Amino acid sequence: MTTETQNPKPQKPVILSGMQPTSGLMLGNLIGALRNWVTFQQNYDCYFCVVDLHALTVRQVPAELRKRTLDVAAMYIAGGVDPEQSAIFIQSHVPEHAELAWILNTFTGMGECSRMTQFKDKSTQHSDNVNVGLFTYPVLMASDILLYQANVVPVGEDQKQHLELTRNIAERFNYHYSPTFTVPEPFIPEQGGRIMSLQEPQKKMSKSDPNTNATIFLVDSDDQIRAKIKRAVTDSGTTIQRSPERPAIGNLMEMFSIVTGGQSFADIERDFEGKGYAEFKIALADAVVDYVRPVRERFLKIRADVPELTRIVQNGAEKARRTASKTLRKVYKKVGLVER
Ligand code: ATP
Ligand code: LTN
Repeated sequence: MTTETQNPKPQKPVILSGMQPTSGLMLGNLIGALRNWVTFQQNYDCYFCVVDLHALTVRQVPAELRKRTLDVAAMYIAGGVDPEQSAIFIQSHVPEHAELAWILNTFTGMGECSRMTQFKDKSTQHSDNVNVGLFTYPVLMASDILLYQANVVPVGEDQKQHLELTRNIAERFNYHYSPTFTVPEPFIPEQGGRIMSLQEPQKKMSKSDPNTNATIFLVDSDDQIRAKIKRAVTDSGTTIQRSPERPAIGNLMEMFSIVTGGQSFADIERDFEGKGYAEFKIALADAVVDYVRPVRERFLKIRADVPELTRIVQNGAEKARRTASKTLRKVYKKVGLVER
């Protein structure tokens, strides 16, 4: 007996998450998701995927999509994901995602998909192109997650509903056949799970907001960040205090708390007592600049080395396929497809 079989490595629980290359990543993506991915790396078997197939549900310029897909992979690394530890890969490089999605489509109700708020929002935003892919988008997401038997999926709050649907699909399949999929739990941070737009604080910050003043991109220069924060809308009133009737200042204070490493709201209110929006915005801009600058600088370096980045995503896809193909084979067998 070899040492390996005597002492099999204990299996780590699995994490999977992804982001769409619909545009460059922004502060909400870093705060709501990416920074949490990094904290899981040590103790989980992690898969981080750039979901290019999802991005196709909205019309893309092909050359830009190709470029942005690598941008997002580079940003994962710049944000702290270690490619030696975690698999970083491109969704379309692992064909099992699309294959499992087809099977899961047959386990998902029309009503379930039509209740998804992201579908409702996106079909209003893109009313000229409400395609079937947009409708079954959450089923492809369920496939991303279930292929890896993920235990935990770290995402922003807007994805909670999609995770609930994923759980329902997994449970339905497991019940109909026999236990096949791990039923995943979302991980949504207590703070920063929903960073709001700088221009419309009732809307979440989004990387594809047509108003670029609403979003802080991780490649924005220090000056661009300062200008956007200076122009951020504020509520009536002048004090730096949180209250439900003042969502704009509440959002800026939440950003401040996170980028300063967890300063409490009570401390912020005390520090800015008697001071106005202008002073607070300058302090916030300084703190955001310090938070984003190292990420941007690492990104520029990583993105410049395309051969290395390509090697990373190829290795990532190889590792991902080993896991994904096992799950898919099991599923095909259970549903009654003839083995290839
Ligand atoms: P799009 O505008 O193209 O729909 P997006 O900005 O919403 O994109 P996604 O790629 O859909 O970004 O999301 C990537 C991750 O970032 C997800 O986990 C999502 O929940 C999280 N996220 C997105 N927006 C925010 C936000 N404003 N605050 C916190 N987390 C967010
Ligand atoms: N639907 C997500 C992106 C996404 C995802 C995933 C997130 C696609 N597949 C798997 C976590 C796990 C979004 O729109 N933010």
